[in-house]
Amino acid sequence: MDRIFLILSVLLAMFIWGCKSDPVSGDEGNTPNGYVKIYTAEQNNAKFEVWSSTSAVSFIYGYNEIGFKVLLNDVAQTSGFVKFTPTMYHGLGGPQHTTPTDDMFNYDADKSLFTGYAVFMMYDTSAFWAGRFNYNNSAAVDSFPFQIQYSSVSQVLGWDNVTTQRSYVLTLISPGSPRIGLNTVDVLLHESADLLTFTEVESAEMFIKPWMETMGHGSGNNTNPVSIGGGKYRGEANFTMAGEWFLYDSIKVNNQFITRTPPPKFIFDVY
Ligand SMILES: [Cu+2]
Repeated sequence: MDRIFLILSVLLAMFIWGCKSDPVSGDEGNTPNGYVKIYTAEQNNAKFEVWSSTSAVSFIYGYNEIGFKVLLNDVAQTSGFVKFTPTMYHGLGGPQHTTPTDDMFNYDADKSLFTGYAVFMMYDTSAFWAGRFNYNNSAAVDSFPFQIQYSSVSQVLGWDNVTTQRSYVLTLISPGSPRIGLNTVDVLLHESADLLTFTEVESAEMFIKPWMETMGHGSGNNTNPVSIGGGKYRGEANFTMAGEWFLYDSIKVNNQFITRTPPPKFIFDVY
């Protein structure tokens, strides 16, 4: 990676985007398929448009449904795959790491996009991000600088496990706005040995426990999340009254708990 180019790009990006504070919204300028173009990255004959169905403005902290349009010499590509590698830099010369994304974004003809997800697992205004876009291992745009916006509904939990020598990232997909009663719980689990490659964990067992800390009670009729493929797990949580609920998630992989005691928890404001 050309370091000078990166530094200049980042400074330029901070200058251009530094004072924007548009609210996160998915309702402005929607295309019929629900995606909005948020970035265009171009280099030589390759152009990658980034579309999002999560935010109309930018990438956000947490889970993002995104799609790419790829143009080579201005011709839209409709087969093959896109790989997307966002890297987070904690200051120039400081630590850097990637973040969980779909391994491969495949073409969805209904949406006219190469679709998938990216999880921006950290929000830190003093750090910066740059992305690499790769089409079919034959065309790429590197060092594309961007900023993410904070989202108060996003939740990403991370922890290390000394036994497996892995870091784990548990991302909340839904609910964003939980209601009293049964809520579908969708989460995404990744592991990483080096914070440079994140892998979806397919074979985990999950055990959830809703807990209303202020009143010291849980709830019944919950369904533990089970794998639905692609590192995603779906279950059901029963929040029986309004107020703040914890949702603990104990996770086993290969019959061993990879979570600590107490297990990681999401926090919901139920109304
Ligand atoms: Cu970071």
